[in-house]
Amino acid sequence: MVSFCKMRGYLIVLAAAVALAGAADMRPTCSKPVYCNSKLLHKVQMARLYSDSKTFVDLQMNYDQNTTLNAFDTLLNDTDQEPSVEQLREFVEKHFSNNSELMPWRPPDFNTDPYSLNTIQDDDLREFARNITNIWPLLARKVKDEVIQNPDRYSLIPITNGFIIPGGRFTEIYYWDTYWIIGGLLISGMQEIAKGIIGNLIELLNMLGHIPNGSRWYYQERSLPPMLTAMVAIYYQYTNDTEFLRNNIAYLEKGMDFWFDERSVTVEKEGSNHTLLRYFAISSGPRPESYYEDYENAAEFSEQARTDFFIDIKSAAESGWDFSTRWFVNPDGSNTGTLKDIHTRYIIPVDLNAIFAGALQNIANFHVILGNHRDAVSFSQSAQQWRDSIQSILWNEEEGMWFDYDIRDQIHRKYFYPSNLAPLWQGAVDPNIVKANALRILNNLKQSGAFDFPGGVPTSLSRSGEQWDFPNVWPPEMSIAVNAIENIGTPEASVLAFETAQTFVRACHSGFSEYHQMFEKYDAENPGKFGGGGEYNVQYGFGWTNGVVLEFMKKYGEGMTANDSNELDTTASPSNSSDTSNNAA
Ligand SMILES: *[C@@H]1O[C@H](CO)[C@@H](O)[C@H](O)[C@H]1NC(C)=O
Ligand SMILES: *[C@@H]1O[C@H](CO)[C@@H](O)[C@H](O)[C@H]1NC(C)=O
Ligand SMILES: *[C@@H]1O[C@H](CO)[C@@H](O)[C@H](O)[C@H]1NC(C)=O
Ligand SMILES: *[C@@H]1O[C@H](CO)[C@@H](O)[C@H](O)[C@H]1NC(C)=O
Ligand SMILES: *[C@@H]1O[C@H](CO)[C@@H](O)[C@H](O)[C@H]1NC(C)=O
Ligand SMILES: *[C@@H]1O[C@H](CO)[C@@H](O)[C@H](O)[C@H]1NC(C)=O
Ligand SMILES: *[C@@H]1O[C@H](CO)[C@@H](O)[C@H](O)[C@H]1NC(C)=O
Ligand SMILES: *[C@@H]1O[C@H](CO)[C@@H](O)[C@H](O)[C@H]1NC(C)=O
Ligand SMILES: CC(=O)N[C@H]1CO[C@H](CO)[C@@H](O)[C@@H]1O
Repeated sequence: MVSFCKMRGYLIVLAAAVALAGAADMRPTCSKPVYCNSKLLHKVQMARLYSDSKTFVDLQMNYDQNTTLNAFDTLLNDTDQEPSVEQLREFVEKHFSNNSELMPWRPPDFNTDPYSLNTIQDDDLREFARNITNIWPLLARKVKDEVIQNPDRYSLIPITNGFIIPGGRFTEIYYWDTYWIIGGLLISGMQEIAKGIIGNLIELLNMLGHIPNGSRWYYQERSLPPMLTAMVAIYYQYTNDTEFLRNNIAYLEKGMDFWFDERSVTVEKEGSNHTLLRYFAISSGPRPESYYEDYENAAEFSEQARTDFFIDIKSAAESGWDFSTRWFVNPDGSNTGTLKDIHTRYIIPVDLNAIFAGALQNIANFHVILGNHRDAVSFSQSAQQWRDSIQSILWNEEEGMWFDYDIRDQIHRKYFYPSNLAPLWQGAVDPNIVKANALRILNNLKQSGAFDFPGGVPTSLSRSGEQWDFPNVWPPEMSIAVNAIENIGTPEASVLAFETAQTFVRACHSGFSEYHQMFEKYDAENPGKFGGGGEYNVQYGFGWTNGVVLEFMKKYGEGMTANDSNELDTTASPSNSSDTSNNAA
């Protein structure tokens, strides 16, 4: 069941799953038909009762699932299978409602003026940082008891502890967003809630065998970049909570198995096999929360092409980059085209593999702390192997950069994305390689032009109209870029890292002063203005933005200013306005 093709010295071993037989063999998007796989879902979504397709799948059922499905069957029978839009609307109003599933929640360790922000020297930025920490309670939620008691009626997957939502239409816990949210919470002195949130993710992992995109059933069959161990690592840094490591190490390992078992692909180069990961979320049908959009995009495809398209769309959503020319693969191997050219399965992404290598190393480090030496050695070796594979397959010696690798065309995709730097961010590169290439990498970045914009580093240089492309600046990619560049370790690199962080903080600060909002994404060309494009309007809040801006201000607070005319008085020490007894830091 394994097929091979040999070209240019690369032998690609494509698992049988690459060419799937057809939709009939596949599991549905989730185990709840009303929300994932039913005539009801199809008819309601195609009728466009709501402008955002996510609205319907977030409603709760007034009756149990069978009653709802039977009643819909009756409606279909009574209308010769063609209910009108009005009849559909009436049906939904009778059988569904819109009471919120979540309740506002006051995080127990919330602190209006965390002591750790006092290292920020610039008065404007220090106030900005305080204002951001004061947003946390507005984004804090807990699942209502009625959802926990009657889970069958909701698309929300109940989780036990309180958590922080990203904001806007994203009113669930989201997997990779949570990494930057937790970073911000820890800076804000909120260790208990950070711990609770990690506990929620582990609860989801136990329930489903992996952590879904978000805590909704319709996200069941796809995940997001595997940042769980990285969250535990920063939590540990702030707490030394060895007990937490001991209690959870087995789950962290289990979380790795999912990726290795279900997302790996083997590439042979120069006589040796390398196992790496890709995004590959297999299930049938359109994404329930974007049902109409996916269905329409695939309208003219053959049955097989449609099946493949739905998988590639979900796989791109699994990357967190929904959507981007990064996943477009044209017949000629280039990244031009439209969403219809999406072929996520052909691409071995740099960031996913760097994150996985980093996760293997994190687990090795946890085993060292716990005194499990044999496990520590075994995970260290796996981490080393993964780093070697990244270097063999994703590093481009000519260009001095890591690139996504296209296994169909057997080429590097030589486009600028901040994700190219992920091996540096995750410590997934041999220090000698970093040292030997420091200057080339830095020059490569400077020459790309991506670091010249006043609003931050754009996610790509293709102006496609997709939201993970130019001119949009996404906070997690800013964090990846800044930390990666800092990890190059030269004074020139430190300067670029600082300037990159400062540009973004200034842009967010000016946007906050003007709009009194933190956005999920920004515009590289217009500092502080929100980014556009994609499938939905810009959202406010916003969890990961708050986390990244706090991270940068904390990291560089001694030298960073809100604008060039703000001179820092470096002789004065920061004010001690906070009540330190409130702070663990
Ligand atoms: C709902 O219907 C399915 C299939 O028709 C049946 O197996 C299941 O027992 C029913 N559940 C309830 C709670 O009635
Ligand atoms: C709808 O019609 C089909 C075929 O006539 C029948 O088998 C089914 O029981 C009907 N469903 C309901 C809920 O009346
Ligand atoms: C849900 O309720 C809110 C406020 O109660 C309302 O504004 C909104 O339109 C409702 N949405 C749906 C889909 O009914
Ligand atoms: C954690 O332990 C290390 C090593 O013992 C120590 O240096 C550090 O200050 C501790 N951190 C916290 C937050 O307790
Ligand atoms: C690579 O893997 C394939 C498939 O498992 C195997 O046939 C081949 O011999 C391996 N090559 C090397 C060099 O191990
Ligand atoms: C930040 O908070 C302070 C104190 O609550 C307030 O005066 C100020 O207007 C806020 N800044 C912005 C930009 O909203
Ligand atoms: C710089 O910040 C100061 C203090 O907030 C403000 O008065 C000044 O207008 C700002 N200058 C620019 C160019 O934004
Ligand atoms: C700030 O607080 C620290 C710790 O309590 C103290 O040592 C220091 O003198 C204070 N600095 C000022 C300027 O009050
Ligand atoms: C397709 C989809 O809704 N995927 C979501 C997964 O989570 C990210 C947030 O990290 C959302 O942006 C995606 O929309």
